[in-house]
Amino acid sequence: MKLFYATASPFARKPIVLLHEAKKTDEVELVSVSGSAIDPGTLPTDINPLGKIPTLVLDDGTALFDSDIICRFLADTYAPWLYRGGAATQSLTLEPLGNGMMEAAILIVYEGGLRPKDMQFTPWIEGQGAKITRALDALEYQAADHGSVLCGPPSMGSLTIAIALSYLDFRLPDLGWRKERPRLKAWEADIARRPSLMATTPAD
Ligand SMILES: N[C@@H](CCC(=O)N[C@@H](CS)C(=O)NCC(=O)O)C(=O)O
Repeated sequence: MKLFYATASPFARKPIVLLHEAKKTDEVELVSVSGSAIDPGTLPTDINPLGKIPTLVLDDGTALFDSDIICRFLADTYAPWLYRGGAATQSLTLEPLGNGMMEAAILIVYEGGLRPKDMQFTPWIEGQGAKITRALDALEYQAADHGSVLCGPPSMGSLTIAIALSYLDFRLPDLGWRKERPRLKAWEADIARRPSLMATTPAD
């Protein structure tokens, strides 16, 4: 199998973290690509019409995307415990919340980095920022509850939240998300020590 990825992509980091958790990194060949909607560059447009990463190509040539589908597929074979508890508790809550934070952060980054300055729309950027703030506040609440899914055994949901928080540090450090969120800060400091996350820190 081949996984198209970039070290800066939080969505692509998800299946790579999963493979580390499962100790199955040897099962997938990583193919580093780069590009954007404006200039697809080496993004895999020939196998994924959306040209997005991650894209996983199976040995029979089948292309899988997006990150949720890839993670589900890999977890079924290598790491079923990462979706323990069923969809309602894990996938339908934390994983989409983390995905949504990453998506909002990426839209802010694209707006600042790809769109010409005179075409940037501040209220829209602020709206994306508000989504992130609300998600962080909801997570601070969960981090205070030791019975919450967030504080339970590591899952694809909690790993996705960790990846999203790491992406905020990487791309939006001025946000200072730890300020006034002591519980989430402590939760993140703990999960960030997992070898799967330490081996996959984002980089340009
Ligand atoms: N919903 C998708 C989002 C993937 C995504 O947005 N990937 C970005 C990189 S982080 C990308 O490929 N951007 C290139 C583009 O949009 O053309 C997933 O979960 O895989």
